[in-house]
Amino acid sequence: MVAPAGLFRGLFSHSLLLFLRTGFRVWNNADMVEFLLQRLHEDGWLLLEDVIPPDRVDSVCRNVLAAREQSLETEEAKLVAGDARVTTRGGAVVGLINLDQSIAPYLADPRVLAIIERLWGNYSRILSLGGLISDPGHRDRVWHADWPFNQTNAAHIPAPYPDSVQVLTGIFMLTPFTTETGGTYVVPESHRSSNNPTGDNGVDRGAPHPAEVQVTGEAGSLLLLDSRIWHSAAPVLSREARVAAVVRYAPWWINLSPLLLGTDDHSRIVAETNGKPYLVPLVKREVFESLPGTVQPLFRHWVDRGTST
Ligand SMILES: O=C(O)CCC(=O)C(=O)O
Repeated sequence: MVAPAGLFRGLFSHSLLLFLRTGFRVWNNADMVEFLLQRLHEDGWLLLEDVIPPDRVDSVCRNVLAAREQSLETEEAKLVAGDARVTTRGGAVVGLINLDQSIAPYLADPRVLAIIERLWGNYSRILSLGGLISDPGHRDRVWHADWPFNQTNAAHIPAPYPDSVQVLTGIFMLTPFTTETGGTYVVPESHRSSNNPTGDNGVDRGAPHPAEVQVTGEAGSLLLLDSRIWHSAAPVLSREARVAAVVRYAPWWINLSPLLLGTDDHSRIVAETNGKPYLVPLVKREVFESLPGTVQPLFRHWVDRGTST
């Protein structure tokens, strides 16, 4: 259904109308949020276009590439560098927000904020933000669900877990995602299962799945996943790297302390068990203070209140 009044307003102001473009149809804000929630509920994933404007996405991409080397110096990256259990370590830009803030405005995309507010109410937050660079020849294809549903992480919600949306994963496409460059594979509807292939559920983690879909999209799009959905990287067949940034959102009641070095939960659940870590660096105070006002509430819980300069 076309909503002419909404269409008219939207031509003049992005703040008045949030767009979902599907062919020529435009919904007003409330309809759109319901539609997006329905998709997430039924399919477990959705694609939001034009989250990063076309004239900005290249520079964000360059900044993520430039941050790669620096991120290897973080304490968290060094700790997982030799850990064969961590599959993304080579291409992951750990603690991206401390190294580059050019993606920051898009972390508070109005559509995403509306979704997390409808799901979890106030005070939702960013659980992690990292760059993800998949180099040519990258062939890892490992079905998994994300933290805290990934059963190989020391800190996880044990399967069988309840059927509720507790974390969202957002994959920003900073270069086009195609079948050549390695668009993410997902298994639609798998998010409703109480287990995933990391929990020995009988699915071969390295093999194609009969129900898989490869998500493709333009640079600047955001692939939003219920973090329970079974997904995997795809082979990069192109000559250029596929560049992404991965953000995860959670409600305030998810305990993030096992992700933080120095907490008792990290020591007890991860370090003392020699379990597979999933680590998130704190946000430097001066970086936090430089972030847009819409984004600061998403990072406030992660601000380094200690001796950070
Ligand atoms: O690289 C991809 O397409 C998937 C990334 C992924 O699996 C993840 O960040 O959890």
